[in-house]
Amino acid sequence: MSKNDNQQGQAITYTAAHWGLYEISQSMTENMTIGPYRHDPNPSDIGRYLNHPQVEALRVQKPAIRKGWLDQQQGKPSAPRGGDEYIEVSWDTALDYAADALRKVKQQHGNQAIFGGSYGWSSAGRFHHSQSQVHRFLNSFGGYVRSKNSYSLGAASALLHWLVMPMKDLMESHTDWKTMEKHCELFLSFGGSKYQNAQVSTGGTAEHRTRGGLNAMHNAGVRFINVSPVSDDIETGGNVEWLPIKPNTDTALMLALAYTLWKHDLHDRDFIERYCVGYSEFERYVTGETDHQPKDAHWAAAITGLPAERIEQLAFELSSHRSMINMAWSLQRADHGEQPCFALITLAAMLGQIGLPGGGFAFCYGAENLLGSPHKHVFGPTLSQGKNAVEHFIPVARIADMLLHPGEHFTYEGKTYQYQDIRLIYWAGGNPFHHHQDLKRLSQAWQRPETIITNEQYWTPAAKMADIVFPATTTIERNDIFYAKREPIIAAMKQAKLPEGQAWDDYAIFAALSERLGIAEQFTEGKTADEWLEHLYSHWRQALKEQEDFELPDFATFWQNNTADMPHSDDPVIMLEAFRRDPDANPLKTPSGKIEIFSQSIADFGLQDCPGYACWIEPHEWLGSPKAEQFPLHLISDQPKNKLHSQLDHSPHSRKDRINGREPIYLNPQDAERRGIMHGDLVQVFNERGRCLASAVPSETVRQGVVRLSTGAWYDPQHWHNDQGEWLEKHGNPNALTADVPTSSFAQGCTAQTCLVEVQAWKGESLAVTAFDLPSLATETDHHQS
Ligand SMILES: Nc1nc2c(c(=O)[nH]1)N[C@H]1C(S)=C(S)[C@@H](COP(=O)(O)OP(=O)(O)OC[C@H]3O[C@@H](n4cnc5c(=O)[nH]c(N)nc54)[C@H](O)[C@@H]3O)O[C@H]1N2
Ligand SMILES: Nc1nc2c(c(=O)[nH]1)N[C@H]1C(S)=C(S)[C@@H](COP(=O)(O)OP(=O)(O)OC[C@H]3O[C@@H](n4cnc5c(=O)[nH]c(N)nc54)[C@H](O)[C@@H]3O)O[C@H]1N2
Ligand SMILES: [Mo]
Repeated sequence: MSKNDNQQGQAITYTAAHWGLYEISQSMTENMTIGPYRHDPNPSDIGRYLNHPQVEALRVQKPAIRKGWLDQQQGKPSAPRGGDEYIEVSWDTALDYAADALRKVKQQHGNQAIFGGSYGWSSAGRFHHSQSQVHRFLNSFGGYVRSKNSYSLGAASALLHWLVMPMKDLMESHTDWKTMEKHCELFLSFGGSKYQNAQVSTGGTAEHRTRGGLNAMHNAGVRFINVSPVSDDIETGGNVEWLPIKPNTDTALMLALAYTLWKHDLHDRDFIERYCVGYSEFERYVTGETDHQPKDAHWAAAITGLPAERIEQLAFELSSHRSMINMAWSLQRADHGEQPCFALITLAAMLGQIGLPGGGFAFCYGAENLLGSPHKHVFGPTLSQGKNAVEHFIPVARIADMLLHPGEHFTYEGKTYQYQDIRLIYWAGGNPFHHHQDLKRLSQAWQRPETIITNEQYWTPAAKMADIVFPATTTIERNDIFYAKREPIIAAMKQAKLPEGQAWDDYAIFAALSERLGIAEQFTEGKTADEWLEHLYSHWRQALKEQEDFELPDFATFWQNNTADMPHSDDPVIMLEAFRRDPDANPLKTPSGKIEIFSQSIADFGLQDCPGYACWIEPHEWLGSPKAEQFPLHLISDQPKNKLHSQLDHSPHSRKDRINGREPIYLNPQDAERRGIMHGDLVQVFNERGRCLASAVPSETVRQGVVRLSTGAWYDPQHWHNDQGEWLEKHGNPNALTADVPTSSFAQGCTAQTCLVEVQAWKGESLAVTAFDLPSLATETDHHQS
């Protein structure tokens, strides 16, 4: 038996998903099974359903064109996007239509009328990464309007490079779990540290570490305190103190902790002096010198709903222990989401433990498995996206604004830019009808462009809102390379089954379009997909040899062996350790080279909604605002446990969490009782923006005044268009309710976590969930006959 066989003598190959590395076993007599990588200490089950019949049932089988769009091409009256019929056509027909539409828009309006969308997680694997593929294709075609930053970290990515370091470096340099276990004494978290979220790591993982890391810290005697509107977003195997804060008020709490440190002279003056700039500006604000409002514990208690004594005591506890202050990313997906980031850095700087093992700040253990990895960081193989000849961009969450308001201006990191007039959108590897806020507004914006093209694997809501849908292969239907940051190994991802229906790889789709558009040479460089894999690997291998003095096996050996080891290091990873050791030799990339508690650069932008230091600015809606009289519940829409965003929502693993086919909404038992709502009841969740249905679950895990409805339920509107009747989402998608409002004019990030709603028992007619129905499909000949 070779090392690539399992005990039954079946051949083992590997595949990777963002949920981990998986082993695929296959024999002549048995079907394919997908199981966890045998050395993964805490594998995720999400990826085991990649080939489940319920998943495959929703595959896009053939290229399809929306009937209304075809009618429009022929000058006939036409139906709008959403709920329309699709005509299945040959690859040649679909490619010809798409190439014509691209050519026409370029000729008539220029490349700045094309939006290369594709924000989204697409799939693991270094070559068949659909975002990279579509961007490379559009760059070969003369460029496109792009998007910057992410829904994940809109505020933080724009802000943190001014204060401490780029978000990317920060994520890669988190102190490792072993060091945390050894040195940390108090782990204070804002928004928990969910190992369920750390099932996910960009590109995959061979080693899920977060659950083990938290358990080991607990066993080593670390104390955990969780500041969160929900109690169960950190599980350590032991006791966690819960401070049930009102959502979106963490900045006020952090300011009061800072105030208390100042008042009792507990702040580390030496650290502040040596490693920071701008503390005195902040001190004048926090003490009330600038606005006559000391940010003391009583002030914060009234805002946060936490007792003033506990706040004061917490400041003492932090300063008398080796303390790590952890903050979930969700806190900055909120109105003025820059402020908790600012406050986190400020508070950690005042405590003076940044750069010490087990102390300082973290952002965020639990958000992804990468954070806390002990493995050495070396760069990975990358497909060049080429050069974009169009300079225009949007901050990613401003998509609906751009489509609805072409020509208008927006600001970003202190500069002013203009929204372009978008005529064509090409999307591959993301789901805007999952990720965007206020989906009713997005549906309206989505009617604007002349043509929307997408490559998709499944009939997702985004596919059902596109004009030309190309069927794309899934990871298990193609060869690729698994590499992710700070992982112990890389792996050969081998095709395990034939493509479903007529699906093609994204690369093949773009290669065929390139052929028609006369840009094949730029896009493909004459290589097949497998030739690209070898090319990327060999170049990378060479670069590692030169820059890291590390030698990987040659490609053929790697492919034969299935895996290869990455370089190993026994040195602990301690965030900002080098900076602390010698700040002159290892300055930060900030304007001053130090931690900026006050940023002169940001202050100079003169923005009311994002001044130069951490401050409390009321969100446009929250439990303390007048609007709470009408909509008294704060909606938290967190990451779903058993899938990644909307991916595999149709798998049995995700569907088992549903109650009567709908997403559960958790609410405090007292809030439920007041509304006469019982476990499993069908409820409507609503505000002035929208309405959705969900199944109620009264639970002590959520604070009073808070409801939790996880993201990911495929968008399922009762009517796709406003003129058909009142708008209602039937499946439990929280973005039916969220506001499409930016964090601030500085970062323009998404603010999904700032959202008030009301919940009532649903008395209307019972409405079937249709999210997992295929659209109405006709064949080309049917269409010609009609
Ligand atoms: N209310 C609320 N909204 C949120 C959030 C929140 O906390 N609350 N979180 C936000 C965050 S952090 C994020 S990152 C976004 C995530 O938003 P997205 O990343 O857009 O969501 P996904 O569901 O992962 O979408 C990926 C899509 O790519 C497709 N796909 C996968 N592999 C391939 C491939 O190989 N080829 C092609 N062509 N397609 C492929 C999948 O079928 C799927 O439709 O959502 C954001 N939205
Ligand atoms: N299984 C799974 N894992 C995932 C993902 C997924 O879709 N599924 N998505 C991945 C992606 S793209 C990202 S960006 C990360 C996101 O990582 P995060 O943003 O850290 O995760 P969330 O689950 O959105 O939120 C974490 C917790 O923050 C709490 N919270 C919300 N608002 C507030 C607040 O105002 N104050 C406080 N103190 N707490 C608050 C919520 O109760 C929630 O439990 O997760 C990644 N991991
Ligand atoms: Mo994200």
